[in-house]
Amino acid sequence: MNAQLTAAGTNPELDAFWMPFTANRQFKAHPRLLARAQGMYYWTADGRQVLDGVAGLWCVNAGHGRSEITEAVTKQLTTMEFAPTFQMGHPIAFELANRLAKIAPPGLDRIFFANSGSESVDTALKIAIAYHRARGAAQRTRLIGREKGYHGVGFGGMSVGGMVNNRKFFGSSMLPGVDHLPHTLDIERNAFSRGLPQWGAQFANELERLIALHDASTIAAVIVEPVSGSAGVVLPPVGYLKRLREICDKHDILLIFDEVITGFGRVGKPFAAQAFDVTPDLMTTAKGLTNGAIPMGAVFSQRKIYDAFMQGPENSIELFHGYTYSAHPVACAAALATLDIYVKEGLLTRAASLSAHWENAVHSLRGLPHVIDLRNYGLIGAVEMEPRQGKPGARGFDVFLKCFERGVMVRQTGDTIAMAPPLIIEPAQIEHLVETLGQVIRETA
Ligand code: PXG
Repeated sequence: MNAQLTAAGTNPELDAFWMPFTANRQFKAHPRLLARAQGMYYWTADGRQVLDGVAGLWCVNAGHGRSEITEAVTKQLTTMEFAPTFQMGHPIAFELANRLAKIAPPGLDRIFFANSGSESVDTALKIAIAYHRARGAAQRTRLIGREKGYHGVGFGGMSVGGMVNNRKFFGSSMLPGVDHLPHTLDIERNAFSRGLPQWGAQFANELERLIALHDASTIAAVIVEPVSGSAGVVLPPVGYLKRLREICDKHDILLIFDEVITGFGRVGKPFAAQAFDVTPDLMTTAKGLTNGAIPMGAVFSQRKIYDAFMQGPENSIELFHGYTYSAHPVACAAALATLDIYVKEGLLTRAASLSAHWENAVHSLRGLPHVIDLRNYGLIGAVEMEPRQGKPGARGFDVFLKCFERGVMVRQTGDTIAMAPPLIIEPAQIEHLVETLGQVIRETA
């Protein structure tokens, strides 16, 4: 790739790719091209080494360049590159579902495959609505999301999501019958909490208010991220998720955990449901499922939900939903090899043993200029900075760019910097990541 700029400051070679969630003009004027990756590092097209502080995009949990995954994918491509899963099957799809069921939270042992987090979310929302219908409660179609929530970019995920920019450009093209819980970020009371904030379990009681408003008989499901990532790392206050679970149980409403970023070891257990000891009815995953190597998503369902569909004539389709690439053989092969690595290297729980070190490192940034909050849980960290007057997000973007120049890749959302490194990170690399970020914050006005 010739990243030369023309005199006009543009590069025609970069024009055709309309980049997702990207400031296209800024990027194309100042490209940041990654060319190679191994272990904890990327290398840029011009040969600079960059520490990966965000596991690609919260997905490369076992680190880059895992030859076991490459081999499994290559073998599958040469054996059978594709097989349909509509009225047909192939063995490793079943093997993968069984393997996933074994590490799942209690009872979540029926698995539906998709190709991304967004597809997993839309699948889970559709299953929730169809489940109630299958039980004779067809009026339960309402979905409850949460402010600041991110559930991908499908129409379902967008509608239950609560990040304003992801919604406002798309007018009224949202699902009808959606409401939102308040988010749980309360910097005034909880700033600089180590781990989960103590204050705020009562935010869950707002669900009772929404139920009183809409009536439980109209509500199919509540969907939340146990820990929100995209919104800049918002943590559940102690007791909050348990309270949501109790209220959902009381009113026969399904609880969906979107574990697209928290799944596969990010919070020190295979899934956040286990870390918080709260079991949802449906759980959406993607990202870490294949270590980011091949797109794949998986929805974990309680057996009772699956069983509710298994009625009617035996040769009739029970759920009119699926993707051509559901349980794609190459993705299944990548996922199986990934699970092998996770188990062999203890990566599904490694974040728990590193989290005290991680917490201290993240909180060492306390007192730096403009830092108004620090948040951490498992191997997730966030630094929230005060916005510049009238220029929200500008400081965050500058810090992100400077970190990258200094050889550290982090994620920026507004004026929050998020970190979620591969779970293979070593303590010295944690130091390097956080110290570099600290230096950059000090130097950024
Ligand atoms: N749910 C959650 C909780 C997510 O974090 C999705 C669904 C959608 O997944 P797909 O595979 O359709 O992108 C996500 C994705 C960030 C960032 O801001 C986070 C995501 C994607 C891109 C950037 O760091 N999460």
